Amino acid sequence: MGKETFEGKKTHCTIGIIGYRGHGKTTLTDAIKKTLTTKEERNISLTSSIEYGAILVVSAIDGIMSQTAEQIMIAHHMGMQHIVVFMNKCDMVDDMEMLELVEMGIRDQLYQCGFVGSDIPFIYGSALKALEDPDGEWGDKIMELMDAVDKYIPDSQPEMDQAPSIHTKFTAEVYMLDINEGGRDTGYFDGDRLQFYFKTTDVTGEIQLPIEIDMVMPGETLDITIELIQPIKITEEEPFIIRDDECTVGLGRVATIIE
Ligand SMILES: Nc1nc2c(ncn2[C@@H]2O[C@H](COP(=O)(O)OP(=O)(O)O)[C@@H](O)[C@H]2O)c(=O)[nH]1
Ligand SMILES: [Mg+2]
Repeated sequence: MGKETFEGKKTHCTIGIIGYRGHGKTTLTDAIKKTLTTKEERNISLTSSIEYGAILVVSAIDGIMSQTAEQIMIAHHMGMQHIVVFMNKCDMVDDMEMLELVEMGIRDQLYQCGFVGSDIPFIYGSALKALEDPDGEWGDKIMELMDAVDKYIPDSQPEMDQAPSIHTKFTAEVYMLDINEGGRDTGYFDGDRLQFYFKTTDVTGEIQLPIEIDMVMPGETLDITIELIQPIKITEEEPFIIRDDECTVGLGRVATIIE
């Protein structure tokens, strides 16, 4: 991604579009592409990477879902710092007060998940209507969204100042999500195999608990040792998420690389 040379307009946008199923991610992706090519003759590539920032899509008729809250928490844990909110399906809602209530609910959730800025941009729009008529007023909302992305999401983040090591064994601080956060309702034992997702890759590994601990329960934080089944690039302090059976069950941060 190059530096900005077009009056702050990004040509390549390494942002993700996140949000609950059915809230309009696919429609919004299409609407952004169509509106930008129609109005500005600018091509844009959107990725699913959430390293730099994301557009959070929330349907204004449904509001925030528990899975949305989990996605926000995970994105924040993985180091994402900037989020712009697109309240979608506003063509279905006439009541401005209701929209403001939905916005308050989302702001509250973002705050709880660690996005503490009060300046997080909110755009009230309709991806579907913008896709139907990019030159109309809903198309203008897409332009507003992209202006907010240009202004609010920086082009790149500082480089990691550490060289990655190639290893299979490390210690880490982990927090196992409780059931309300989407975690398991059962404990974890020494020797359990789980999936470890780093920014660039995922790999299976085995957890080793401290000798005096029999079991870790959901909702607990603990220092453990993890042995991966194959070597990957990793740096100390790198965040990762732990998955089991397609569900995110824990958040971790690398402490010391052992091997
Ligand atoms: N009324 C209305 N419907 C929308 C809007 N955006 C998306 N939809 C509809 O919502 C449904 C889910 O949209 P989709 O983009 O597939 O959601 P995704 O699962 O988040 O990718 C589809 O039927 C869309 O046509 C909108 O702005 N207004
Ligand atoms: Mg989709």
